[in-house]
Amino acid sequence: MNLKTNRITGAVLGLALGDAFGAPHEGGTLERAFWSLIGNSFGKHRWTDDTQMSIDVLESLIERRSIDQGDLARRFASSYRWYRGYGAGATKLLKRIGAGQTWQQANRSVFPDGSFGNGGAMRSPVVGLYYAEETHEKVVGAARLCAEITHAHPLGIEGAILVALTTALVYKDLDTSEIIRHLLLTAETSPFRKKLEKIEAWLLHDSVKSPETVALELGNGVAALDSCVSAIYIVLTHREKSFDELLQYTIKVGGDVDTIAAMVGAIWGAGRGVDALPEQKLNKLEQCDRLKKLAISLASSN
Ligand code: 8NA
Ligand code: MG
Ligand code: MG
Ligand code: MG
Repeated sequence: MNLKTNRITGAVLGLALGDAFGAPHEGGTLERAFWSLIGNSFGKHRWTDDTQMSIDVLESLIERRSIDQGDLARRFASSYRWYRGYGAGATKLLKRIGAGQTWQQANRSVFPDGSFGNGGAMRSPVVGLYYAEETHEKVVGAARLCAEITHAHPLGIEGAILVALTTALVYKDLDTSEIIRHLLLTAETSPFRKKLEKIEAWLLHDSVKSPETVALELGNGVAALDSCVSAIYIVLTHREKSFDELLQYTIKVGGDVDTIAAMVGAIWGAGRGVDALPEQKLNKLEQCDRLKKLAISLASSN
């Protein structure tokens, strides 16, 4: 496996592992009890909406070779299954597209300004990987197109852009200080800029902030603004650590664990490659072979 395929496969499997191994730690007692009932797929760890939407993006890019919004909207809607745990707004929107509304009508009919959830960001590592060897403008433009189908709110789009760009920059092995510099140049709104400035200041110090501080000051919620910069900080402070240490820290940050761990796992995997992922967890991952094949196809399709 060449370096490119290794890293793309590392990112795709890292995303699914973060999602599937983060999901059981999400929510309160009731949500965990529910997931313990449905979170098993023939003895493997089931992944959620995060991985399903990433598969939709992978399959669309492999077939269309660019972001085709109509094709993506159709795939997102037809892949919807209740047991993957989609957000409440996303559920309504995807059902409306499935019933024949255009994605432009559907995404404004749920929230007039569009969704600011992290559902655009959780699938955007795939976009970052596909365009990693092109300009930043290309990564940003493609991430925007991919996100706005379901997440038309400026904050939903911005989270997706920053996560896609971080994935591309980690894939290319840029230094952490360079990555932050590029993210600050790309940030479009002041709430995101403020959080990026905070992690820039934190990263100047050797010590890593506690997971509790990350949750409190950067956020751990389902909004893009409350989870994307947290995910970026987690990866940038754990680039040389093991996947298991990365996941343990993310679980301690808490909140929307599957999605934060999906973004974290994808970005980390883009830098470390598939060989750094834990074999025992891969053996317990639902549809691991299918995900691996999709990653290999993506790597040879651009
Ligand atoms: P989404 O688009 O439904 O957004 C998530 C939620 O954010 C919505 O249900 C709303 O409550 C709120 N929201 C978003 N935009 C607006 C707005 N403009 N005005 C008011 N409220 C708004 O879902 P998504 O595709 O962004 O996915 C987000 C998360 O939901 C992901 O973590 C995904 O895994 C899923 N999910 C989360 C949990 C959890 O954290 N407990 C559980 C199951 C599923
Ligand atoms: Mg999920
Ligand atoms: Mg989630
Ligand atoms: Mg390696």
